[in-house]
Amino acid sequence: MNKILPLTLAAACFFALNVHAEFRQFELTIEEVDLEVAPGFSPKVWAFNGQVPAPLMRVKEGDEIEVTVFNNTTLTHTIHWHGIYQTGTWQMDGVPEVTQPAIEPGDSFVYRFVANKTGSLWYHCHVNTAEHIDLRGMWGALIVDPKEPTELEKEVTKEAVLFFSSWDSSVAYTYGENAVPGRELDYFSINGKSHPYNQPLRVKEGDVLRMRLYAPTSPVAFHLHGHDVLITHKDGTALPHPYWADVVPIQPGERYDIIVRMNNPGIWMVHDHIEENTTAGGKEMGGTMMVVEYEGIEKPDFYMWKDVEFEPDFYMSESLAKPHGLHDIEVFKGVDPTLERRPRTSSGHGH
Ligand SMILES: [Cu+2]
Repeated sequence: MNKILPLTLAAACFFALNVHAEFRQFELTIEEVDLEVAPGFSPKVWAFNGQVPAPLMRVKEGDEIEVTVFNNTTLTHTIHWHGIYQTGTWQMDGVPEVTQPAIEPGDSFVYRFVANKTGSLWYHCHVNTAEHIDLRGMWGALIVDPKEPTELEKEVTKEAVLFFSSWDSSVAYTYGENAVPGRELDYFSINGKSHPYNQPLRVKEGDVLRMRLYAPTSPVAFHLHGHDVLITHKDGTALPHPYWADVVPIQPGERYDIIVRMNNPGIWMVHDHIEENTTAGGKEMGGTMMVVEYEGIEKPDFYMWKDVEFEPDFYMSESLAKPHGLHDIEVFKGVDPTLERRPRTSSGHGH
C-alpha cells in the first residue's frame, strides 16, 4: 500500500497538471502565389496556406501539436518552430540537413512537438533563409498562451499582431534568386502591405491594447505617436520588470510584446524610425507606416484614410479573439498566377 500510494499521487498530479493540455492537429500547405505588397509590386512568395503572413497558430502551454505540411511548390522547404524548446523532439526542429531532409516538392512532413515555451513565438522556413524568410514571406505567428498569465496580460482588451518585413524588387519575380550580398531592399511592409495599402488599427478609449511586434526580415524602430508603450515580453518571455518606451528597436528574429493604454483619443501615426523603411519603390510616404484610430474621432477631409474600406482582421485582432486553433486570414491570401492573370498594366513593374 505505502509503495503504491506515492505512485498514484504522482500520476494524479501529472493528470491534474495536464488536464488542460490538448492534442491539436493542423494542416499547412505551401503555395506559390503572387502577393500584392503595393499596386504594381507583387513579388512571388511561398505562402503557408496561400497567406503572408502565414495563418495564426494559437495554442495553450503544454498542448501537443501535430502539423502536417504539404509542399506544393517547386523548391524544398521545412518549418522551424522558433522558440519551441523541442525537449526530447530535436528531430522536429525543422533545420534541413541537421534535423531532417528538406521537404521535396510534392512531399509532406509531419511535425510533432509540445508547446513548451509561451508567448509570441513564430514559425518560418529554414531552407535558404536569406531568400525564403527574407524575400518570400515564409513566416507566421505561433502564440502559446501561458497557463498562468501575468496580471498585465489579464487586463488586455484588444490584441494585434504586426509583422514588419522588406522586399527586393530586383529578384522578386524569380524563385531561387535572392541577390545576397548586395541586395537592395526597396519595399517595406506591415503584415505584407506597404503603406498606404495596409490598414488603420481601430481602438476604443479605455482599451488596453497588446501589440505583438515581429521583425522577421530586417531591423525596425517602431514608434507610436501620442503614447508611451510598456514593453512586457521579449521573444515570448514575460519581463520581470516591464519598461516604458516610445521607440522599440527590433532586430531580425526578435519579438517584443507591448501594452498600450489607449487614453489619448485621436488619430495617431505609427511608423518605423529607420527612415529608409518608410519608402516604397524609392518614393517617400510608403512602407512601414500605419495609424491607430480611436473610435468616435471625426475624420478630417484631408485624412488619407477617411474613406478606407476597413478590414477588421488585418492586424489579426478578430482571429486573436477566437478560440485556440489555426486561423486562416482571408486578407493575407495571395493570388495564384496560374489561375488568374490580372489585367493590371505592367508600368512600373520593373521586370
Ligand atoms: Cu522555404
